[in-house]
Amino acid sequence: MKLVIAIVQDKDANRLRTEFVKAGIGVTRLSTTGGFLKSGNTTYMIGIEDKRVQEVLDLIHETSRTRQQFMTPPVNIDTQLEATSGYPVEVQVGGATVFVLPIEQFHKF
Ligand code: 2BA
Repeated sequence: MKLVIAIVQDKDANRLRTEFVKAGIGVTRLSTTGGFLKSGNTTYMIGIEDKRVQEVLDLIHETSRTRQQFMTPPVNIDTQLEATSGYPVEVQVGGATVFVLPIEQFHKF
């Protein structure tokens, strides 16, 4: 058994949830925040039998889009105490960031 942790963009999260429900795959959905953009994203935790891991990865891959997003770098204050605000820079986000971990034990009490 494996634990799949998938960080997806909020815009893709509902469609992905629908696909998991249709496939009968149990998931836990967490509201999370990206450390870089500091904007909301969604993390799914999916406990799944080894033979269905590829199916889960395919659903995530088919549902998650790559998007361009702008972020403004933090304001710099130099030695003359003059503040300079950075120009917005464009970053590419997603489709999805996925980790697959082994599960040592799985219990439902
Ligand atoms: P954020 O940390 O908000 O990052 C959003 C996007 O900003 C990233 O997209 C990446 O394109 C860019 N980015 C992140 N850190 C950067 C840096 N130090 N310099 C320049 N650009 C940077 P993704 O790579 O698709 O990541 C989307 C979200 O997935 C991330 O949101 C974060 O919540 C999560 N994530 C990505 N890599 C991770 C990792 N190694 N461990 C845990 N979470 C991760």
